[in-house]
Amino acid sequence: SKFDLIVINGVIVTATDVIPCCIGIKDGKIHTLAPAFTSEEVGDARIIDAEGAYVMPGGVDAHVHLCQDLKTGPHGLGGECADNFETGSRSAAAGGTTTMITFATQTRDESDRSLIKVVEAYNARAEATGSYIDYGFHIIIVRNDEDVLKVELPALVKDWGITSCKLFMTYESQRLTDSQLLDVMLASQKNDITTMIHAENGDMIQWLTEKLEDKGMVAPYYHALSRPPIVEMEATNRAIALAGLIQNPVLFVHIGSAIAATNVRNAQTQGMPIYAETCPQYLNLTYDDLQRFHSPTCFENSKHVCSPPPPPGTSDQDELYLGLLNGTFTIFSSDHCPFRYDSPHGKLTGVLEDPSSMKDEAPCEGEALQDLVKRKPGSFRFIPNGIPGVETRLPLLFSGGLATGRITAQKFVELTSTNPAKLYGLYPKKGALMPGSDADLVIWHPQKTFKSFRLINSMLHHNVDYTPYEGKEFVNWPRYTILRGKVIWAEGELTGKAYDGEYLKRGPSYFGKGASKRPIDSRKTATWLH
Ligand code: DUC
Ligand code: ZN
Ligand code: ZN
Ligand code: ZN
Repeated sequence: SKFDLIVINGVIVTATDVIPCCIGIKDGKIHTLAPAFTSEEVGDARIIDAEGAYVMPGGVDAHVHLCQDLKTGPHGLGGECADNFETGSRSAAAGGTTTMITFATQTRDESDRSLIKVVEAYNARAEATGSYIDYGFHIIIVRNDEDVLKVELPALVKDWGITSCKLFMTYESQRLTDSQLLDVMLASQKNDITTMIHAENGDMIQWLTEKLEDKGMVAPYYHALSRPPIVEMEATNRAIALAGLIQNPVLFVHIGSAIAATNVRNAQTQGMPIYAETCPQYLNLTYDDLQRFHSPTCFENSKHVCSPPPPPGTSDQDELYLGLLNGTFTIFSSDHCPFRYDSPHGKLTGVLEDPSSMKDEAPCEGEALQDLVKRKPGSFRFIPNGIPGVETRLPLLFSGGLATGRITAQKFVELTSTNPAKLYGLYPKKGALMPGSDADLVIWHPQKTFKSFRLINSMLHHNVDYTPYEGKEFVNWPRYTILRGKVIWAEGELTGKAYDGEYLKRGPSYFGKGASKRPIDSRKTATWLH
């Protein structure tokens, strides 16, 4: 028959339109969009009745950590990802996401000099379990070896379709100095690779951490005080200047404060190619969540420790929502960083008996959990930074942003699907409902009939033993998730398989194409470099 699958009675939403429309899918691609199909066109195609609900391009989550072990981070803090490609992608599918870009992480070990080898190792991890959804990699670069960058960046682009890298301005084991940042930015730029930056001032954080520890202020809450918004303000400002010097486009990952968003916005107003991402934790958590469990010093508060930390209060959240609406933020990603709480290499590893015995090393292999829980609340600096959220990303933005009218439906799709696909070279295969695009869809419940509910962690499909959003009310949830024409999540059940997902070779960023040819102010830039 003409179609394999049709979706009827839906209101399709794209980055530009909201319109009642039927979708005909053939061979895994969007084939036809039409007000209605004739019975001849329907033939024996499978029919999904969307019953008036929103039908959107499948979520593209451009910031997901999977399979990072003690050595490879995230950020050498002794954390170990609880999700692999199977469990992480399964959770993503259940939350309406059909594409994820994960991190392949270089370390300072000599054995990790080769970026290609790093990517091969992560790819082997993905292939070992398979993925429910399509996936690609960003490469994290923690050294500026000229020879490696020269030879391997072109190979990463050509052979792997890896067209983005992440660089750190904090964490002793990952951070680059300003001149190293410039080295890697310039090398990336030559290869049309998008530079992602973790912008926090590492020296400020270290200095504040020592001061807090001197005063015995070591409970999880103080993690936030070791990273006040000015830490992010300084680093974004500096990175914008570095990027401006060589006219390099930059995407700031996980912006968590209004003051940093303002830096981004000012740069954009000047016509600079500066982009930014924010994440659910910055819209849904505040400092208060770091002292919400039991007593302010209870270690369970480590469940909400992430870097950058949640903002101080709800006024920052309002500013960040405004940034989503007014274009300051280009993408909305989960920063899914799946550490377990009750696990030797999870959040509890920060509990130390004697603060004076603190050492900058990961807990030893095989350290028994009982030994850890007996210890008293210890320094926040040993808590792995990051929280899970690949499954709750879209539903949280639906409940907090779309249903409340803080953002529009088109903006929702732009931020969660279309722009990440464009930014990372996947558009219009992903992020669009155009004929020829992959038939990746998320279909919501009809708003009228959906009964809102309070989330508990056992409803989720990740391999993490908690959710930072326990007890939170959700007013909708993905009813169907469709990957290249295959229904992988339907009515609360996973119907896909771990090997449904395919590796995505990506192209250059779509945002570079046809970028403005604004005359460059040579007083601010090193134009002679190019
Ligand atoms: N950076 C991330 O991207 N995720 C978790 C914490 C961090 O520092
Ligand atoms: Zn980061
Ligand atoms: Zn407690
Ligand atoms: Zn991250």
